[in-house]
Amino acid sequence: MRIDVITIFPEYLEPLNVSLLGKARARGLLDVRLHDLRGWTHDRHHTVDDTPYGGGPGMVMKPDPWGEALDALLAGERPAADPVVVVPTPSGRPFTQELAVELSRAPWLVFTPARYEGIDRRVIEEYGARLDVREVSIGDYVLAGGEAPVLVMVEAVARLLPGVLGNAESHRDDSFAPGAMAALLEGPVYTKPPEWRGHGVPEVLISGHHGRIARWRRDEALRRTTLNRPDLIESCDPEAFDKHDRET
Ligand code: 6GU
Repeated sequence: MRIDVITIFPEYLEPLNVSLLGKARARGLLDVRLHDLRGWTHDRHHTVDDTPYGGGPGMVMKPDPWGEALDALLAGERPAADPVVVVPTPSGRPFTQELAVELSRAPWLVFTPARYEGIDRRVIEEYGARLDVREVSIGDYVLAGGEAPVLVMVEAVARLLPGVLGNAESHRDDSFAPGAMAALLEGPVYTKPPEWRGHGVPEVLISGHHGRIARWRRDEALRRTTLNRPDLIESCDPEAFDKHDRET
């Protein structure tokens, strides 16, 4: 997968070079390219923002540098298919596991994290008419810019790419993974030693009884979801639990 990020803070995206993502890049599964938006300005001060029409606080990112940057990516060395353009904004649609799965199937993603009060609307109009442009929010709080959301979204997408996780099964039971356990949070996990500071491991996990273990995990997932995300219980299908039990 090819990922381009256009930002005034390329150094903010450096964490993409480490850990899981760094390895995926090193192995050629992920091709991440960072671009400094100021490279597409032409004035002495490399201006990327200006005051908002209609007045009000804050600054708005000028359309010109974004237009030149996007045009340069679209005209340069690139995948055959057009990109999905992801515009991080607190006013966007929620970023969900479902959207992460959808984005993980695209061969090319372009992220346009903004600072200040956001990007001049005409940029979204212009490229939205020709490309798949998604305005996306990572949650109900306001950050100073879209760079941290890009780190979040790229990590969520990249770990779904074939070969990125060590074990292809690793994300089958993810909290929010589509399927039988959809909309349930994952339950607790344990590893060696069998006793730590007087705390033991639930007996069932050592029993070797796969059916009982699956049922226990399901019950724990339900317990945790009820406690932390009662809203998710509303949207779950009771039939799915029995199906899950039969198949595990
Ligand atoms: Cl995508 N951007 C900003 N600035 N704040 C956010 C957000 C995005 N998602 C939640 N809060």
